Amino acid sequence: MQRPQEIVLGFLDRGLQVHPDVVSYIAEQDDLSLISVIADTVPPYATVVMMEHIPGFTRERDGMRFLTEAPVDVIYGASSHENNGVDYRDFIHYFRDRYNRLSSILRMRKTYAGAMPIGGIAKNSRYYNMEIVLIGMVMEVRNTVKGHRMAMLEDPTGMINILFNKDRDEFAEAERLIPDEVIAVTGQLSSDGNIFFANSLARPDIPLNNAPFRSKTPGKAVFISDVHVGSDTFLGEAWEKFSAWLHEQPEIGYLLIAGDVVDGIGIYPDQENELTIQNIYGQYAAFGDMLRRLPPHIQIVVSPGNHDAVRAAEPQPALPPQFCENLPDNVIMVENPAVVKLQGVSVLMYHGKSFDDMIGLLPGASYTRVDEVMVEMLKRRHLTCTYGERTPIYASREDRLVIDPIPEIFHTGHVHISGITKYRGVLAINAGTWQSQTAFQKQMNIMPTPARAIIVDLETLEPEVIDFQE
Ligand code: D5M
Ligand code: FE
Ligand code: ZN
Repeated sequence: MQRPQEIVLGFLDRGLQVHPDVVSYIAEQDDLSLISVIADTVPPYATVVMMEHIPGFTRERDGMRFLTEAPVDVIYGASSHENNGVDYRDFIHYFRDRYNRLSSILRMRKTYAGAMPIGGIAKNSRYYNMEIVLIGMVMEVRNTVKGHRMAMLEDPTGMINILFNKDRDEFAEAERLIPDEVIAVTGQLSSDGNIFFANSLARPDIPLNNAPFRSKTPGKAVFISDVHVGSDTFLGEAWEKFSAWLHEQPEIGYLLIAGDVVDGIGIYPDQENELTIQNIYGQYAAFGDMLRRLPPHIQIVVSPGNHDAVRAAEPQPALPPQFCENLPDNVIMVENPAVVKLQGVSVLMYHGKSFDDMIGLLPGASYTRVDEVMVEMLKRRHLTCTYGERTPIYASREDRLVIDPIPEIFHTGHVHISGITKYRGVLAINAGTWQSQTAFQKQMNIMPTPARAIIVDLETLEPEVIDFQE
């Protein structure tokens, strides 16, 4: 932290007084170079530097990123059991942490190590015609009348329009830009300083030389999700086959379940008409009975999903004890997302609610090819990239939805359709569900692939799919 006096003196040296909010902002950023960036942009008639003089501190979009503007005061309904009184400052900290984490991943590459603050270059004639690197968060992205791609990029010092020329190779990747992802661009400032012409575009991504760890000892793990116990479409017979099969597989030491373990109560309108167990405790008790019938040597890891009895905002807490009373001792409850290690092999478990957002935002993405969407998450190094769509984010000082460190296995669920791929050494798997097609999915034309388990050999990281409905 910089001392407030240094900051005040820094402005006085430039003939300016400074508002205490601005002093705290710079102290918090821990970056004295902001003094000159801000002082350069203060209008000549101003004698006191106010928050609104900080480049990038005026804003229009839905949620807060780095920008401070008085929010709607929520008097009732904003609290969760973990924290009463989340306010807009938490979102600023949240997005600043996201920016810091993802930009440091980009800065580790030589090309992007010298990224400049956007507020320092925008409208500054010193930088015309120079090749410049910027790292920022995408505020919004659109097509221009001429068919080019234009993205508004923001960092903690300011924002600028980036133009991706449709005739250049990188335009293909610019098509896939989505709000709130952090990218690096190289390029030049236009002569009026209003637009930045991109020459290249990079995402944090998984390094090309990523070498996954493999277990030194034999062992296998089973990956499933979306059991939906309590629903009238839960496939009990297929589950019993799975359960019996597990008893014949002594080498399987782990079972990981990535959320939606029960169907829940009041998740969608008229859900009660499709439930065989109408009570949430009853649903978890039945789930507990099922787990008790599995081989007791198997360690079971359960993370929640959007049908489970925890808050929807991500990260979702682990299921609280009152729902776990009937679970056997070999079950570990974790948050969503969570990272667990199996014989040294790390697994990132994430239910996958944000697939609904990603599939809507990414051209060509589909529920039937969820593995491709998992790769898009890995490239962005983020699980819940876009804020303000259908996946709520819990604002806190840390962004725990960043994918860091890189796991060996990335395990998701939610879409009820299986998909497996490998991307730069990371094994991405989605097993599907234990629920047949629901009335809602019929309306949405979603064809599930139920009753499949994915087995991974921890020594080779090779997956195998077993179908229990046949
Ligand atoms: O999600 C089960 C499946 O239904 C999954 O493919 C996502 C899809 N789904 C769920 N909610 C929606 C909405 N609101 N729109 C479109 N598609 C949706 P589950 O979490 O098990 O209900
Ligand atoms: Fe589900
Ligand atoms: Zn779900």
